[in-house]
Amino acid sequence: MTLSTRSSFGAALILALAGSALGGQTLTSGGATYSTGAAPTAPGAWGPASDLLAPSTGTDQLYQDWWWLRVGSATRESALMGPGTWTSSPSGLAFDTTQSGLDAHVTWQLNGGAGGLATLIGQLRLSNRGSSPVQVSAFHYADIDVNGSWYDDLASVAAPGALRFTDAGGPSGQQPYTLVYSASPGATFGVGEMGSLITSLTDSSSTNFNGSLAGLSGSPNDLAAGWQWNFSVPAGGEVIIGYSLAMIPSPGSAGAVLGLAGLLCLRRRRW
Ligand SMILES: [Ca+2]
Ligand SMILES: [Ca+2]
Repeated sequence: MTLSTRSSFGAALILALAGSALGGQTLTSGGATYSTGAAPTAPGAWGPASDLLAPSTGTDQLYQDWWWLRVGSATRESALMGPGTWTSSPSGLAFDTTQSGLDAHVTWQLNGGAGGLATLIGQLRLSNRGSSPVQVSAFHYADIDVNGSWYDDLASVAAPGALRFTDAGGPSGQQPYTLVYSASPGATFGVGEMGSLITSLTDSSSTNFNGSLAGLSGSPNDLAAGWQWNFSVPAGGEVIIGYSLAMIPSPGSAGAVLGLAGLLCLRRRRW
């Protein structure tokens, strides 16, 4: 990502990053790279800048991605905040923090495969150590920039729980990658011009994604997307949700990736 390419929102982003510029974390697998900065430290902050580099081209497919929560009777979403604790291991990255009385455990895994395919899998586990259930709306947001160009992307529904992002020229044109952004069961998507969508999560009002592409003109644009899950975390229990961001080097391999959503689960249990 390049800050200077986002003139209209660059100032806001620089301010948002000022509190989270330290502590970059990087994953590599099969020639692909994912990196993210430190967690934001204010409810209305943007998430950290993040990058997702494709294996065969090295192009950056992602401008930022992060988690937001609306817990209990809150009337706005809050970024999942740090500083928290970061852990890096051969299996991936983990970030732990506590927010609104819930323990949050965030993980990232990157799986680079043959033929230039690579998939980032992210999960959020929320644990409730209190004595009453807690109602949560959780949001994962991703500002996808297909093939490193932010101005020319198109979105479509690939399958239930899966959004497809292509360049305006199409995946068989000069820009090779298609991205598929999938969610674990029960999620509703939001897609919009990136400035509008990030504002909906960082402003002081409550947002619910509508699961519709109707607001898009169909014209290439700088798009972002997100998934929203609404659930209750039982007292003494936990819920796990997740997403995947698959970089697909050719349209023909998209089918293999759509099944990844099935690996992600919504889980409730008591310990
Ligand atoms: Ca693009
Ligand atoms: Ca974008």
